[in-house]
Amino acid sequence: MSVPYNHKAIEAKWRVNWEKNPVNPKKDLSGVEKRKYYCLDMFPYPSANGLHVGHWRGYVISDVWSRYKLLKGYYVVHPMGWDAFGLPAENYAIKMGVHPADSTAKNVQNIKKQIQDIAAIYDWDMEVNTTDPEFYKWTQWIFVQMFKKGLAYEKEFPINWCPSCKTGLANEEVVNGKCERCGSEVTKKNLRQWILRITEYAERLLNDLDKLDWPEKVKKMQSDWIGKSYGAEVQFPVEGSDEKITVYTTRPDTLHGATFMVLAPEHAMAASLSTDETKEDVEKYIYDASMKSNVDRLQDKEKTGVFTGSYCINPLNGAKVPIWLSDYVLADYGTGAIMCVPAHDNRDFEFATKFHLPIVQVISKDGKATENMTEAYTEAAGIMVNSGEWNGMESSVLKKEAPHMIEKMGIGKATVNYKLRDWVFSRQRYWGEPIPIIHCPKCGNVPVPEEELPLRLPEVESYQPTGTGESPLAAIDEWVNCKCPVCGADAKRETNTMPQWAGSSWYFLRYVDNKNKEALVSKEKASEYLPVDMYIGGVEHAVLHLLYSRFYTKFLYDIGVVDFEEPFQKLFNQGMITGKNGIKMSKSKGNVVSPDELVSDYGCDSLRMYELFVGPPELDAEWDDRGIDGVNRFLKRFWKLALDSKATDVKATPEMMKLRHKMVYEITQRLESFSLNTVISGFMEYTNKFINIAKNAGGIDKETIETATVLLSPFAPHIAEEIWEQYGHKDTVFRQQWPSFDETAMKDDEVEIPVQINGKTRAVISVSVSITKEEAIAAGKEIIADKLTGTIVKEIYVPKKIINFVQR
Ligand code: ANZ
Ligand code: ZN
Repeated sequence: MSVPYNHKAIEAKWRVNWEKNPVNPKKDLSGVEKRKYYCLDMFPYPSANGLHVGHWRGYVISDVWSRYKLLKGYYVVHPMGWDAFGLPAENYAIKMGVHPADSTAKNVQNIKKQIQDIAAIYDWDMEVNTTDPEFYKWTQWIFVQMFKKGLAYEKEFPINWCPSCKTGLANEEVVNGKCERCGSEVTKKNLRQWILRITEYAERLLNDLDKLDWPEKVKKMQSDWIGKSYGAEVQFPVEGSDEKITVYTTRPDTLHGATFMVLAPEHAMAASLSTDETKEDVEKYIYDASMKSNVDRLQDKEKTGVFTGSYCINPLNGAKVPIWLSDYVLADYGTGAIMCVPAHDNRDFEFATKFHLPIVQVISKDGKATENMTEAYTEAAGIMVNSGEWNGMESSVLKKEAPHMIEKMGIGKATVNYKLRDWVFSRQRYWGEPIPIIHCPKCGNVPVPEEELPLRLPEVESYQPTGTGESPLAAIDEWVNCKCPVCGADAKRETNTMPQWAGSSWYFLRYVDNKNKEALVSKEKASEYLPVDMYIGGVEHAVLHLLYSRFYTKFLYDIGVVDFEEPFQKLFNQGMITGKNGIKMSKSKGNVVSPDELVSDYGCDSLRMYELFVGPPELDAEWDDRGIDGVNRFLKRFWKLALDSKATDVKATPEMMKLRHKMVYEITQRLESFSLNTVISGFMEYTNKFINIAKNAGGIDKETIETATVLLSPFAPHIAEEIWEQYGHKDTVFRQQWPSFDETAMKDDEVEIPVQINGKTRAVISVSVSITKEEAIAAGKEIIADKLTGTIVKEIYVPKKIINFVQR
């Protein structure tokens, strides 16, 4: 009898051993440099709550993948670090009354300890922390380069404002009109802002999605967010004035049906279009709209609006078109003005119905106009009617040609529009990278000289947000007041800080050269280790972080820092681990499961296995503590099988060999397709089969057990390493090659058997000897399907002999 499986002793022993002899060397046994494989985790922000079993999931998946690549002969770049600036860290610090730097440092320490419990092969020499001045020096450096290239600019405009976090937010941080962080309703506030011109990269960000091996879902989210559309800008002269209003439309084919025009209340001409009679109403409407939050404005509720009193002329047919204001038109999309075609657009139809505006149909399914339209006809297919020279044309054809026709007529031009907005990059908060800009009364905005970077975040007495739209840094006179680096005049520092996304947009580049004082990353290191081959993390970053990182990488490519344009070749999004009934784990719900106790009760290997066994890795899964028992029992069974077999030293039988090849084949296939939960069930099934065979054979041969051990090692590294050693090996199991399989060796023997109906042979089929009854019956049924006319009353299968259906 073997000694029982003792996870505590085994795991403690190998933890120490691996510390001394890391399993992921850069060179192979013959001293040759291995090829690199960069497997990256989305780095955590060091929250005070520590890790729960949901965080573990992603890290286990990435470690399994890393160790698999290790066994495939790669040197695996597998770093970890801390996304430690930003609102969560700061809000916590304020709540607990401690300085964010202190609480952050403490949280990092705790979480690092918890992460080390996973026993992943992280290379801690590569560690980075976004709040380390030696790191944010380069975050600031990138900003300065962007400023020099005109990609960072200053502008005052109404931005998204979270009244609870007391800061401005990027569009991407507003989810359904609410602050992504705290859930408060977002309002508008006029503020001076720093903006990054990400729109300059819209086309490249869209096109290069094709190059990426990413989930289609994520690519679609990004392309929808970039939101490219083709259409036309059409100019409508204002009646009785020299001015023109330009509208953006994706449906210039419907121009004859434009019966009124609507401007966003913020449109530059909105107020000036009012007349003596309408002035008061117009001004009130503009004021009310400015006080409304985005949610109010965008929600699908009854339309509001006001007539300006002015008209413009439809440039195609000379019709007089009343100009209205309404907040369903957004100020910052297209031109902020639209031509309204109520017959073919739902929102316009609703507006026209409410305010009794004319509805003119210009597209009809059959070429005949409808008597009374009760709803908009929104399809872009049909025959043009009421459209002068365009009558009779196919609308889908016209839709494509109209922009160019309009251009020829000199009343507008073909245009492309993007939904993507420039990125609001300043935050009125303390805990972030200071924006390295000096405002000089003579020279304007001057970047902090590069040799003065990092521009350190000063100590403050109160780091609470002021709510005035200024960051707490504005209160520190010694810091704010400075000299202009160009002309020496008295100048003031920028007091806004960068958003949390600043550091995370490029941190993966720094890992591979994290101590470099001269450059963000050296050319040699960059070409040796970058880009990232596999990126693993949650799907919540589909737009924000993943879009920003792509933008940063393209910019750094353009200025020659890196020689690739896309940072992450492959992406895997793991699903969330939830509490019972799919409820998100949170402290307030009291359903958070900490890994710490499970590790101590069952061991790291069991928890790793259960994190994967809990469900398909790309889907959300409900956590159930009891499930870990199952994988723990499996490890015990495998342990016993391995050690008992070692004592017996049996020779491999054909059955054992065949099963071994099949096991390698199936585990590899499932692993390659990221079906990690079925890898674990596969281990369980094969182990059971081997245990059954061992009952008669006395044990399982050495090669089979060793093969299974190598296969198991990425999943349960400690137990695998221990068994490997018990089998007499001096070197680590992670120096082995991932096992290969022989397809011919795993084929089952086949037999030909008759398929009968009521005892009469109707066909003969070839089936595997190990086929189950269900499989045999199904195969038999299929081959004689056309001959089965009655009801089957009985199905008989005699293994290796006969399939018979009794029918009535
Ligand atoms: C006339 C028209 C007729 C339109 C029709 C649609 C259907 P996407 O695809 O999103 O680009 N639009 C333009 N600018 C707008 C703004 N600032 N706020 C709200 N709506 C705006 O859609 C472009 C269409 O949305 C444009 O085409 C315009 O309405 C509207 F049968 O113009 B359309
Ligand atoms: Zn100056």
